[in-house]
Amino acid sequence: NTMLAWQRTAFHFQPEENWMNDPNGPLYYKGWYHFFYQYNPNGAFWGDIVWGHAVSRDLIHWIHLPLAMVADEWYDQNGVWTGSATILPNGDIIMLYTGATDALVQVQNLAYPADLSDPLLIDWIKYPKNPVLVPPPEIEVYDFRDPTTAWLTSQGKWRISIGSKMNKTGIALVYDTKDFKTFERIEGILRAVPKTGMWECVDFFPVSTKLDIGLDTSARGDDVKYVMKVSLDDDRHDYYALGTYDENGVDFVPDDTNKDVGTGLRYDYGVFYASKTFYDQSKERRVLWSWIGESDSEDADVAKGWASLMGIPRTIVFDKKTGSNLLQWPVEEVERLRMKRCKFHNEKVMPGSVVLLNIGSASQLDIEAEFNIDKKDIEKIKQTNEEYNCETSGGAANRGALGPFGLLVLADEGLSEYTPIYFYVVKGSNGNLKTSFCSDQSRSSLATDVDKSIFGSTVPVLEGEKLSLRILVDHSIVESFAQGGRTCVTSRVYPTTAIYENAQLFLFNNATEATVTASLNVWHMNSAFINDKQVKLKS
Ligand code: DQQ
Repeated sequence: NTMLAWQRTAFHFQPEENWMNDPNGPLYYKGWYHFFYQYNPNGAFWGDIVWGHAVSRDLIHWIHLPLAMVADEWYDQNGVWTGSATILPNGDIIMLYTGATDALVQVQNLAYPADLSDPLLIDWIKYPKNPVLVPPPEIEVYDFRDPTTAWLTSQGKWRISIGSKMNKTGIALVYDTKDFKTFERIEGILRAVPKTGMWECVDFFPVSTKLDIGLDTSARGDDVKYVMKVSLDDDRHDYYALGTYDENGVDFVPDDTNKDVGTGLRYDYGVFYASKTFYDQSKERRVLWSWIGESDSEDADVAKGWASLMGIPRTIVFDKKTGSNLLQWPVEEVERLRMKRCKFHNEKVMPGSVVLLNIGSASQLDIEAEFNIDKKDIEKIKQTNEEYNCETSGGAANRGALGPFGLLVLADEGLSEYTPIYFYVVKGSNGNLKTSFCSDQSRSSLATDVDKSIFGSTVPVLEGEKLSLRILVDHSIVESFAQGGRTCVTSRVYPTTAIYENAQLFLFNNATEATVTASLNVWHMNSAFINDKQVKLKS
């Protein structure tokens, strides 16, 4: 459908057509990044799930390969579902995935590359004695899925976790294995949190508290914290907690029990689900992949012939400055797509004003911006409202003393469509400032069949720091990062007129009392090579 063709992205990973969801088994092997994903070959809706496969040298340009695994066995007849890769010290590659059996029971299966000398890992073999794990008796047979990457225990065994639930309590089961063929159920549970429901796509990995590098999933040591992430089936968001992990007690203990697994921090406060990290041994970094769904109607998806895409992979490190959150940042390779840069220095944005940034077409951008509120403006205000909540705020049109201000992306000249990405500062009775970072979809499209909610969250801003943001704009996706990636918000937007050359970029300031100064670098972004039509690797 050419009418909707503009919604295709230029540098985000997508299959040529049809439906995709979760990232699966990402890994780096012999110079290639491998990316597998949940894929429906038969339509732009969820169903008939198999594993798509693509490879890249740099996580940005992709070559689509033949399907890695299809639903051809009784133990995955109803779907080759989500799984994770483990690279063993001897170079073997282990893929564990969930199969929905002919009877819709969720079981775990083992697969491995047919030929390790093929850097593209085109052919996969399913272990003949699959399944290797069936649901234990105390859970429902359809609540047992998404095995993690394995990590080494001090006894030299491999340990994995699998998400489940008991009544309304989300749980992560734990198994040990030596060969990935036979598994031993470990008593105890990695974590259990009441009222969080089914835990999908558990991810569990260490982060360094000293160095800005990523760690192998099996790394240990004094300067290490653990991250546990779950995808909550009930509310469709990815939550993480930072904490400690006791191998003998098996359990993960969050640093702050008020921010437990599934109740505290989110990777992203917008559209973002079923994410998964992997350790990139070539660059010593941990990289996060996530499924970014659509927020238009299913009819629109079917009309355009595709649904969903992947967020730009993000490096993940522990935030040493706050000590209480992760930092997520687009992988550095995306900067290779930057073309012409437009620079704006100390632009004054008066209360109640909108300023066009004359950069030409603004449908493919990488934006870095810093905002400063005049000190005197903050001082002259005794106190604003104590609380601000992006979701219930009424959005960028609602004016407060010290916010909102920020950028209007994917806006048309007459401002009939625009998506504000903004900060909102409140000053408490104690004089302390609290900052929120939000994305407002309410005026993003003249179409009526799209989600127009407002999302975001608070973002820690430390003494002496300027407010800073980064935004990647790519036709129908906007990925926004505040304060170096402490708080992230991804949105899908569907303008009807603010497209291609008609898309523009504006600064805005809807605060009533604050004059804001903004400095920006804005790059036009090239398109990435993500195409299977031109490269034929296998008939
Ligand atoms: N998607 C897969 C499941 C997983 C869910 C099925 C999360 O394995 O739990 O497509 O989006």
